[in-house]
Amino acid sequence: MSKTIIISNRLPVQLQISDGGLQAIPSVGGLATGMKSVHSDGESLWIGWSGLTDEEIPDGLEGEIDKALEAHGCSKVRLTKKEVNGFYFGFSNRTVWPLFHYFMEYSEFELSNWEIYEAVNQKFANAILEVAEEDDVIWVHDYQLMLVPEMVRKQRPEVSIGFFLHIPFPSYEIFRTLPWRREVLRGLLGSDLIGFHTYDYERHFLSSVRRLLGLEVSFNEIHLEERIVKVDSFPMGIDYKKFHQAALDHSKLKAGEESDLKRRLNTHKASTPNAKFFLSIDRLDYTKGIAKRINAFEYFLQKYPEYKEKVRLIILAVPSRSKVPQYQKLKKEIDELVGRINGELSTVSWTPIWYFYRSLPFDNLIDLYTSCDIAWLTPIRDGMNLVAKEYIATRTDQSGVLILSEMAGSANEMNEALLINPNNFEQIADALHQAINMPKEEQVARNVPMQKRLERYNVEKWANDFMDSLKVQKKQDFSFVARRLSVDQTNTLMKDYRKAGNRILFLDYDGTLAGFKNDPQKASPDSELLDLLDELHKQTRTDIFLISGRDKDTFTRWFEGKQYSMIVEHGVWIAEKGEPFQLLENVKNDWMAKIRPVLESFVDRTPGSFIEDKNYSLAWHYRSTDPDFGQKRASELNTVLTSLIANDDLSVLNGNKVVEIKSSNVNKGRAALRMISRKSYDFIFAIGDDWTDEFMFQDLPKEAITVKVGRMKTQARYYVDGIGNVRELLKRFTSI
Ligand code: GDG
Repeated sequence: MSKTIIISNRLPVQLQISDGGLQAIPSVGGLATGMKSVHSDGESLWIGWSGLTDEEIPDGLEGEIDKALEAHGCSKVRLTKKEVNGFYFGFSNRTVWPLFHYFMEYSEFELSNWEIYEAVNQKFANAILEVAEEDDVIWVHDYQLMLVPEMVRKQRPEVSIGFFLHIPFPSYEIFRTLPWRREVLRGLLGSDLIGFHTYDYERHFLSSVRRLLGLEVSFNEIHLEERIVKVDSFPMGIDYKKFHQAALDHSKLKAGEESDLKRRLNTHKASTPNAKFFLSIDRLDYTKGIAKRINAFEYFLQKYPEYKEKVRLIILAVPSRSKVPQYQKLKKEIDELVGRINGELSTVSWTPIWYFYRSLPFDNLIDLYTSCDIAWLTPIRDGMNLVAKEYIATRTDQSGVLILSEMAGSANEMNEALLINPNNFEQIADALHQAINMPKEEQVARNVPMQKRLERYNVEKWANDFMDSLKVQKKQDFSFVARRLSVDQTNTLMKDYRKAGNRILFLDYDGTLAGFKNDPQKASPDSELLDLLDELHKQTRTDIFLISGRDKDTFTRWFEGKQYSMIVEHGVWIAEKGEPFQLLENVKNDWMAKIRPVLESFVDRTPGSFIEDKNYSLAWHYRSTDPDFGQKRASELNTVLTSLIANDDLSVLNGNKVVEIKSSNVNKGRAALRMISRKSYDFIFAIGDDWTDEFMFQDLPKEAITVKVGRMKTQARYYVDGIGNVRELLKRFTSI
């Protein structure tokens, strides 16, 4: 039976060593609760760091730790103190975290930390590789493990891998500043499915992939040579029932059964019945904007002084990453701010800010959510922000107001909240004013639809959606439009090849026999390719035709002295068995004078593009342009050309990053048909990667073996992944 392997930096249980021995306490964060349904559902294993460094684990306790983790379906990755410092406190939290949250000035680029990050990611990947079996599904989590998908893929190409990023993915302009940006992208692209909280993060990621790796992206799919990677957004939900039910249970508690915290909150409420509680809950992190919120609170009291003694701000700041200097500085800043404001504004009966710097038990969290009239959550940048969702879930009488930052991922789904820009104090002060005075009916009207959505798209649904999408993606990968040329089919093909009397091979050049280069003139054949073609040519019963859109001068230069046949410019010219090129089709080129200036105007306005002048066609190349811009210009050019060539016998071909204009009666299909009509062939083979090859696939007789390079929609019968596989296949022909 296949299993699910979940992998994250931290495990869903925390280990603690105390006098009483070893204790495993369930973690409370969003990731841990979110994945619970996947983890407990059927067979699954969760791999992560236990939270204790090798140095912290006392001798002889190793076995006990493993046993304790095993009881929770977990298995640990061992990390030394040095590794935790470089990988977690270093690269993860001093480079990626600030950069991905747009705090560029906090981001440190330390080679040594990057090297430890790589090495630790390899450790996590190895831990997966040790246990992964063929049908297993692997789900990798978050920014600490971005290299793991590729590391696993390298060893286990067929395994199913999903990745989810819990933090924002920044815009290309930010991401490009990372010295190891390509390595990170390649690491992530080891996955079959990459998930983000919002569409914005998704499009930022796709933009970086196109710009930095030059990969083809169509809609939300990234085309690699051998696979397609799907990218999608899955806004993470919460365990709605758990929060809602806990709030209901709390509301039924009798006096005396309540927690100390709840009793204190009640006492204050009773003494000032009209006073409002504002609630702020976050990990103590600079991305959460806690200091800014406190300043905005002061501003609010200046703008609306009538609320002095009538409002109280309760801040719960949960200690986090206290070994990172920025966090230590922030802690100091907040301590001082709270001290100053309370010192300046407090009265005998009123302390404006109640500040807790600690983690509270779950029940206290519920007490805070249910006792506060207004949740004020205004991160400067936040991947999602689950606290906002939890607050709404606990409002069992649907009262309460949520003031939420536009910069939190959850703002996309919580439109009914009061959405504010965390940098706009004026707007914040007015939102607080509006919240204090919001009629109960309006509060209910805003909260009901949010509760419904949160209940429906809960965390279990989120996890299941991701897993389902991963499974579908994997299936599609294998049942592509054409069938992958399997080992068995290749063996049959070789038998047919051996048996055949006369054989003919049509081989496209760019993207099939040789890779693309930014400058097409640099894609000349390497010696391995030339040897391969020479070997094939030696077979007396085989006719090979290189069939390309290239111009004849380039091929004459590249294949000087070669004896195999070549058809160029899509079928205008032919050179047979070492003879010079001759016209195969009678075509005109007087139309070029009209079209060339149009293309030139596109070159002028599209940096990086250029015109290739062929004898009977003109091609506008845009491989080196900004990918989005180039694509936009290509569609524009198509529109312009359609009206311009309406009365000419011309057609426009949209190839791989090239728009080519040529005579309509010339194409590779027509040329290939002419070749096979001259002799009786009992083995016809055609292989190519782009649109122009589709003419061959379409026109050649049914029994022809047609093969597409790459996984795209095609008329070909089969596909192979990449140039390496094409050459391997041809090598097998030579051995017959
Ligand atoms: C990252 C992303 C994204 C908080 N204080 C206490 C406590 N919590 C629980 C909350 C909530 C979780 O911790 C915090 O989740 P957030 O989403 O608000 O924020 P991050 O920790 O920064 O999480 C974030 C998330 O990953 C999930 O993808 O939403 O954007 O930054 O569940 O309830 N729980 C207890 N005591 C506390 O004092 N028991």
